[in-house]
Amino acid sequence: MRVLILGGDGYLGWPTAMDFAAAGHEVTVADNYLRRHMAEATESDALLVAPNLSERAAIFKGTTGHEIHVRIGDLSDPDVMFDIVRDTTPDTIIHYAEQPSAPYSMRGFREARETFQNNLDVTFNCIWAVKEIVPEAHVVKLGTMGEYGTPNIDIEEGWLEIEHKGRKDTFLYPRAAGSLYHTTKVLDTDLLWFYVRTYGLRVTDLMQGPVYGISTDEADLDPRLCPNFHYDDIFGTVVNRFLVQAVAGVPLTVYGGGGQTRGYLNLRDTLQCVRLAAEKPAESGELRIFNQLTETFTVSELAERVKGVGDQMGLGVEIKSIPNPRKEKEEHYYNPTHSGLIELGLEPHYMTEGILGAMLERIIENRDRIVTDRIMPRVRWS
Ligand code: USQ
Repeated sequence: MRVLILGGDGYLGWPTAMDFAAAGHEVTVADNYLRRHMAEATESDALLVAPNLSERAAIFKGTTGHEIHVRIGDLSDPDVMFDIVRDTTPDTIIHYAEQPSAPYSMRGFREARETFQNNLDVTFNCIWAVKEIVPEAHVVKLGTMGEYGTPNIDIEEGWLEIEHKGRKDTFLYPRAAGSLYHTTKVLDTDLLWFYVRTYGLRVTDLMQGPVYGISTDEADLDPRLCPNFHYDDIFGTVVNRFLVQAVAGVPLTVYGGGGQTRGYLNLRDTLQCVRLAAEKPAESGELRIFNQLTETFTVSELAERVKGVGDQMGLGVEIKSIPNPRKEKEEHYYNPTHSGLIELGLEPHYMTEGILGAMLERIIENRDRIVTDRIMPRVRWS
């Protein structure tokens, strides 16, 4: 397949690019380093040094012989998007090119607007480039489990059959996002659904939970091929943050009551899910939605797990609840269906002590780079 990865410099984009290239697909990555600039502007630099895309592609080629083509450009500009799609004529477009941080989107008007414009414009341009240039291409779009919020009923995979006054129909599952970032993903799904049902595009929307991990088959070949591993309050996801806090001797920052439940997955499983979706595409005129997670935990359970492994390694980990900077339920029902990707062939890597221990070892090797000022939350929802 010819695969175009939008947002190929990101935490997920770069490992995905290497995974597809290693599997023999022809890969182009496109990015404008937006997240790097935002991280720099908010003093949220990643723990591990990740060279720029051209350098990473050269290192990857030198190590494996596989080529990854690089295009640097702002995909929220329609001319850039159209040129790249025209030049690469992809069979599959993997769309990660969004500002991914909920706290960043809640920082103020400028950041909210930037998130809104970038995320919606890139999705819109992607849809139009496909419709005009490669209408048979399959779009694999990264959504988020946060689109659904935390409803008091089971969460289905994207769709819900509703019976009302004796009649039935199927609708997009109701959504109630908890940040402006998550809301842009809701709007993306609506846009995609409009263009799928009107123009017969083929789209898979992956509702993914928070990801953790550093290791993938290709990233492990050379330390310079590592993903951008953030532990700050803005770009770091909770498991990665807790592991760095454990190494830094900072009590694990459980926000509020700690009963917030989410569906987590290992970075390796993101790669599996995206490749499974790409290699078994949606039909023309289908918006296929999968819930992309492998197991659910409360924040307190995660903290206990990290403490358990950290203590075995002599780190003496403490846990401390701090006032919740977000507006979210701290005790709630949470039961998402997630069988679709398993049926496609996903073999999960669960959050074992071994996996957490290996991550802690890698972080310990880089402990001198931890800046503890980046750990406590700096953005409040209200
Ligand atoms: N949390 C803590 N302490 C921390 C950090 C987070 O208790 O130090 C809590 C949060 O309040 C939340 C949960 O942990 O209840 C998850 O937070 P997170 O920062 O790991 O995840 P979130 O902000 O929701 O966003 C991340 C990614 C985003 C993705 C989303 C999937 O940054 O791109 O879409 O996970 S989901 O959460 O399912 O919407």
